[in-house]
Amino acid sequence: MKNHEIAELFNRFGRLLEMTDENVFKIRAYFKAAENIDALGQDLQVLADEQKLSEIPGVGKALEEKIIEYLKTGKVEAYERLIQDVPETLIDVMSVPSVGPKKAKLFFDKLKVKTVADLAKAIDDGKLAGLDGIKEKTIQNIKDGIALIQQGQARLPIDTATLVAQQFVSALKELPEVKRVEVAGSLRRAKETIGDIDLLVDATDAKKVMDAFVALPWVKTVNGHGETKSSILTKENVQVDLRVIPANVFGAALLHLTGSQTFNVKLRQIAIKKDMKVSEWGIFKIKGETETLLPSDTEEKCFKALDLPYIEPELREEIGEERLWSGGKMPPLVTLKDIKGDLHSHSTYSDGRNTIEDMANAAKALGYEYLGCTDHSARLKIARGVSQEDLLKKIKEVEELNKRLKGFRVLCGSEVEIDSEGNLDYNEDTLARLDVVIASVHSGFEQSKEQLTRRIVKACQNKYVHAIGHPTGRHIGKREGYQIDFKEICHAAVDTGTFLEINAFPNRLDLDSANAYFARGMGVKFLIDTDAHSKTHLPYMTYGVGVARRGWLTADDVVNTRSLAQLEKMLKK
Ligand code: DGT
Ligand code: CA
Ligand code: CA
Ligand code: ZN
Repeated sequence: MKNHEIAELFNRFGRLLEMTDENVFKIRAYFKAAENIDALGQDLQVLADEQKLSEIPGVGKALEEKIIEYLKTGKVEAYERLIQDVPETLIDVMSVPSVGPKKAKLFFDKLKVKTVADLAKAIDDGKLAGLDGIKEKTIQNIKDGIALIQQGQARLPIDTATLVAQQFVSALKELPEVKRVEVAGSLRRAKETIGDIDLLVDATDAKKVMDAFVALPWVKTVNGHGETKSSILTKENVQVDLRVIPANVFGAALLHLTGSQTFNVKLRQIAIKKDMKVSEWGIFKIKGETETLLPSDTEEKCFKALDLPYIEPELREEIGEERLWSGGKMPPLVTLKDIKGDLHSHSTYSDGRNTIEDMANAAKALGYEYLGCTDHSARLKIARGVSQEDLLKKIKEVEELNKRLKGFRVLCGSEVEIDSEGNLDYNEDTLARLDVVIASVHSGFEQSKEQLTRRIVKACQNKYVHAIGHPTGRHIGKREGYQIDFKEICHAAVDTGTFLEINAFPNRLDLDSANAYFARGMGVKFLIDTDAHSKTHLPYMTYGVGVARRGWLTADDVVNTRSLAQLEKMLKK
């Protein structure tokens, strides 16, 4: 299907025409047509064959010809001619914050600036100074804008994004005009990394909210400031988009802006089959020429109108969703409230920042029934692994502590090194004395897939090992996981009753949601653990739960949703 290609082409066409003297209505027609083509849900080729292209809203004679030309030849002659005069790379130049079409044209005409690199050089060579309407301050802004782009639109770790979003949500909630604030986009879907933050508000006075938003103290650059739509960058270069939405279509807008984009496309296709239309402006019933707005104030009503079950935001991706469209039931996904404890944490015995007692009290304050204190084993010297001798001391200390703690239990454990042969760091007598044993790989990443798989399988077969910690070893943004045959590991986990961990530490999130989904299908049971090295890390549980939900896990799949009594039974391997 060439729809998206053509929509993109029209978008580029429109952007480049902005640098010419073209009539604004004609330019807008390109953007409008692009939007409608993306929302179409029907193959343009099919419409072309049936001579129905002109039925697409916003597609007149001229654009219809261009679509047909592209479908036939993969090109549009008029566009090819345009980019002879106005190079495509100028779109990037226009996209630099503080530049825009007018200045991009000025720099191109006067200085032959075609690319962002050209622009950077022109600034360095002092060539912008003295151009019509270019002040010292403008040059500085453009310079900052380029630096921003060059830093790369690196995706944000989920914890950073969550904190920034919370900051803005609380500030917006304080405005008297604001009735409701919601986080949408990838953050609401609990994606592991976040491009930008999308916020929606329902407000009595949109303009006032927008003015207040762009004036918040953490705002560094304002990239857009409209009546209902604004976009800013924080001092840490995090982009936050804000939309003000009327209450009667708030649900439809939330649905749209939560995405994912692929999910939205599917929803639209479903709607079309039912003579309906889904857009950010509402759910509509279509009868001939007339569109009737159906109740769209909540997402629940939107799904209901489409005769679909409510689909949790974390499932609005591609993974496994086919079942949804056939009217299937939604699984009751695990929630943070289901979690009764955390089984992977570190204390001052190894590389943690807090004592066991402090960690226990913090976990208790979260409403947990238990905390597994799993310091590193002796071999992991860089993380001050615990010697067999110190481990005996730790066991005693935990016994004493448990006498004092009421309605809570510390499980004395270890995160034991799996050595390069798949053997464990402590002998069996020692392992037998621990309440919980998590076996992890922290070395020998360069081994072959067979070797690494064999090591982990062997660890599963050890009767004292309860779980495999961060099974793939990835560090988001830093290194890929080591090579393993994940299917074989799942088999071993199921056969031996070993749990696989979903490590909730924001730069790990390991297993990820796709692996969790796959493992669940194989019958694996999971631990969701934070790997907390400080009591401030214990709340990371929510990110692990997000991954689990994205992987379709229910409370039953997750072992640490069990009460202490049930858990202790399950830990007897
Ligand atoms: P991100 O920010 O890259 O982590 O990912 P998202 O999903 O938050 O994407 P974003 O911020 O560009 O847009 C938010 C949602 O808005 C997205 O999930 C779906 C919807 N959306 C944005 N652009 C389009 C589009 O061109 N077509 C459709 N169908 N939906 C869109
Ligand atoms: Ca986003
Ligand atoms: Ca966005
Ligand atoms: Zn570890």
